[in-house]
Amino acid sequence: MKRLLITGANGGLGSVCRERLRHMADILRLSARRDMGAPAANEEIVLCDLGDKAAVEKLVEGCDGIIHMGGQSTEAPWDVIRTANIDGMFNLYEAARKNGNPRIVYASSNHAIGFYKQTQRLDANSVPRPDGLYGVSKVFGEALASLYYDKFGIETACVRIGSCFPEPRNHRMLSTWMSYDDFVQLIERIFSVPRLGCPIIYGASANSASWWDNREVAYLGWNPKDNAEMFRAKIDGQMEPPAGDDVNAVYQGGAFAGDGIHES
Ligand code: 15L
Repeated sequence: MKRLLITGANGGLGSVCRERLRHMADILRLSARRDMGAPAANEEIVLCDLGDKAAVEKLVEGCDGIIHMGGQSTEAPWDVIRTANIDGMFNLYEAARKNGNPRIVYASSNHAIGFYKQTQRLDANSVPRPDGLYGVSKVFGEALASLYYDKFGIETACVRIGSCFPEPRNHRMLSTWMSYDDFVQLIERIFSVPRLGCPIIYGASANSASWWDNREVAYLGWNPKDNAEMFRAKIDGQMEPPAGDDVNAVYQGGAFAGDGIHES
């Protein structure tokens, strides 16, 4: 690729992309709302609010791939979610349509399906069961990606990211964890396959305790290598496992399922 855009480039996963995906393009265009430090040799920095349609159009111009990590990444009042994740997604896809249909990685989330119980097993055909307004916005994003694929041919990998951190932080994450190495390999595969389409992908490592089945996207050739199980003893030593009707023991989305609606 000549120019790869990373939105939300100052966030947790955006920073991982910035550090570890520079081999994928001649130029990384990095965007966020706030300062990201000085650009390195092959970087362009563009400060941009995703809610600003004209600014997003300029941002996407000249990019032949997009990793969309930007937006609101946890539960929040509706105003915040609407601007960042609803208007922001629409602005991004409109800009992509007017700028040569770049391939897109969309950071969806496990909170699009967080109200499924931990006893249930899901695949790409499982209908959404969001666990909050944030989850609803992620379902909207998946629907928008699907629309722009069917109408305009824009290919998007909708990645329902589990918990992508250096290590799992609690018992639930023994099922939802995705290592940075597996995440990086996933992005590489998404941009390598000749035909992507608009698949739903569960963003998790090869966890023994997984609830998710990625059989439908075997064609990506993504083979996650890590397994959260290696952290079980450490987590057992740090905390009691959740039990009974604790949302962390019942629902795939954990605490998000127990949250109320945040007043604007
Ligand atoms: C998410 O969608 C969040 O962005 C992240 O901060 C974690 O909370 C993650 O889900 C998770 O469910 O662990």
